[in-house]
Amino acid sequence: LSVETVQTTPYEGQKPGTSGLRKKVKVFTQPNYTENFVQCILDANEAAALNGSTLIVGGDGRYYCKEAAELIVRICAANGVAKLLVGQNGILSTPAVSSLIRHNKALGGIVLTASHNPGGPENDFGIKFNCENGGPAPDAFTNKIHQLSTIIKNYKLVRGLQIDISKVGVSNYDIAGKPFVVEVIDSVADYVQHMEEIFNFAKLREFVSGKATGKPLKMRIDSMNGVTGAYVREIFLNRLGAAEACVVHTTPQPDFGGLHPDPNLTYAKDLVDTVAKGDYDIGAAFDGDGDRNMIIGSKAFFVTPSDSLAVIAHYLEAIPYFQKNGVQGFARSMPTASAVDLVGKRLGKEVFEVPTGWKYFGNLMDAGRLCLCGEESFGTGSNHIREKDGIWAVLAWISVMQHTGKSIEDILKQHWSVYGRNYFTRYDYEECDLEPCNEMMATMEQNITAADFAGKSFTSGGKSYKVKEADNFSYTDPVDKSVATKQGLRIVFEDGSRIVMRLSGTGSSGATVRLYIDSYEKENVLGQASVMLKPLIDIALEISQLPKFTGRSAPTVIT
Ligand code: VG1
Ligand code: CO
Repeated sequence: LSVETVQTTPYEGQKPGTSGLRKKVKVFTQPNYTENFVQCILDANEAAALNGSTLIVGGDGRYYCKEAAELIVRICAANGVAKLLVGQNGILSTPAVSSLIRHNKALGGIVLTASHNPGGPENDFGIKFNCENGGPAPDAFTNKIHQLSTIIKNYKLVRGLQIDISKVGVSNYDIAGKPFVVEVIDSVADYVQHMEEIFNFAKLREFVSGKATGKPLKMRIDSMNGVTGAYVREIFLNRLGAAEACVVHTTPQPDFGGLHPDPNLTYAKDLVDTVAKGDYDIGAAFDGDGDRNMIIGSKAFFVTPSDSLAVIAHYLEAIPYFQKNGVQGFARSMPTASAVDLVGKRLGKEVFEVPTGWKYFGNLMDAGRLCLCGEESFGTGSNHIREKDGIWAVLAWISVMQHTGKSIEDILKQHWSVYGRNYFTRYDYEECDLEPCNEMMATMEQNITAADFAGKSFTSGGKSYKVKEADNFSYTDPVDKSVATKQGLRIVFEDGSRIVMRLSGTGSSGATVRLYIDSYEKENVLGQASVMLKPLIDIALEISQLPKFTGRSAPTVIT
């Protein structure tokens, strides 16, 4: 087979956001659009490293995944890559890709997903590159991809290469005299084995199946028609002996069956309603690509992701992996409530605060300083891979339940009684007009960074908050000293309460405003978050003038 060089011209806007490039399917399927971007991903690697390399390819099964995977095979073949491991039918969860990169010492992986964004011909597609540590490419790398995309003149392709990714097996090719191998792999095998090494499956099986006690764990695990279906069936049904009725929406669908595959209280409403009405010990849901998780307890008792992280940190002894590998530091993204900081302090561990996005955790893990981290956006994970990991989080929670013998609600209440409680809420205003949002952020930044802002007091609902400091968050990576600026506006009050506001970097059109509110109470831990945080929310809306700029009187999603 021979290599063809195809002339092309640059597309504007091929700039990866918080987690890869996400656009409407219609944008990706324009002539040469996907080809350009994939070529730039490959060119952003050192030529010497790319030559003879192994790459992993797979995605969440959304519309256009299969076509994109086949296209990537043809482009990789033309660019000196020696071997591709491709998930069967193009299916691999994001955590599974991360695991495969590490286990196969691959140069990286191309992940086909727009994560929690809806799928289907009218919705979103996405492409993300993960580097050899298994983590999302850092800013310097994605900037290079973008820069290359603005000057690209041609891409390389082996047009005649025939590939059937629906069957597991190895295909060997001769590309202009050089060998090229495509191995279509079982989508779940490597990941399932990895989980078996991390958790005590024998113990969990007794607990989940109820073999010993005669009382099976009452679970409802909702894959939301995303990629986790196959993984969930193998792990929870086959390995842990749960009953078929414990898992739902486990067939990955190109449009996620019309669901918005985002595990939060709004989009996973079916799970929340079912668990609220029924008799369950635990409910869980994942996003399209399987890196997010939502955990709820009996009667839909909601565990905020910030608390989830703190509880797992407190009970690391329940997970064999940490006993074996030791416990290093913890970390969270800046908007995430600081519950885990308190656990870190108590255990004498380093705690890091990084910008939004999993790519910022990787260096700390590689340097051996970080073993557990999370984000308020339903992301939890450890240094077993370099992505957040939804199924891992559920297995962690079940391990904690087994270890303590307590319900989720009791675990949380006990945690708060020891550490106090970080009340947290996030308001999302989705698909606003971009221009007024940019203006709002600029105006707010100007206001809160003015010399006289610190020291000001704001009062609402009978509560007063005095500003301690305010800034646009910037972060210097402790390992490679790289700097990320403008990561979100934050106002910190004297009592530690915070207002954070930033624009999303994962949308495919318009702007999504995220407003995060966080307030700590030492004693008063059993209140309702929406009530406790109302005064601060009002103050945030007043300072930002959000209703005026966006024309919105209410958020689209409340977490
Ligand atoms: C959002 C979340 C962020 C997360 C990112 C990717 O980013 O806030 O915490 O890391 O999505 O998650 P943004 O820029 O829209 O706020 V995933 O599961 O969509 O890859
Ligand atoms: Co995701």
